[in-house]
Amino acid sequence: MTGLVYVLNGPNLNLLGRRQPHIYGHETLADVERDCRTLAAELRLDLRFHQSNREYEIIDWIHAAREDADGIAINPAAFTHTSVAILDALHAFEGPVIEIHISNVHKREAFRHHSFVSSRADGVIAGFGTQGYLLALRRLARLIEEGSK
Ligand code: CA2
Repeated sequence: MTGLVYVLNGPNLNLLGRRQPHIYGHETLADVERDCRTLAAELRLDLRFHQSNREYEIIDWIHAAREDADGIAINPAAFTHTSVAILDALHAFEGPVIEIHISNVHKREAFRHHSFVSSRADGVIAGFGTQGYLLALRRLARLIEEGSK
């Protein structure tokens, strides 16, 4: 394997595919995890895939990532727009971070336009639907490979 990536998902993303398909599509989070695992095998990445509705759990996973992960892909969901604590945790992680949003947050309400996480992220993906997760993995694989040279 060429690296270990944590894919972290914030509040309400457990409802993906079950409500608001016009915004978030029809894929469930289990579908997203399956597709991520298929691509990760191709990219020779190991994955830890998590979702929580609790801010502290996401922070704890970022702390765990400090110990063994080479990169983080994170959709902080609503915590994107509120959480200095998640931003601070990400600052304590040394590897590459990609922020993902399924919807184009800039086309939506003004309160979704600001992200605390973006000031730490190495890249931001928004509006590509759940395909954004796969794009994030491809970018992380490249950044991890470049970082190891
Ligand atoms: O577009 C995204 O991925 C978001 O991170 C999703 C968050 C939202 O608060 C952000 O502004 C943008 C919401 C996730 C909630 O997901 C649901 C999925 C289906 C049904 C209800 C909520």
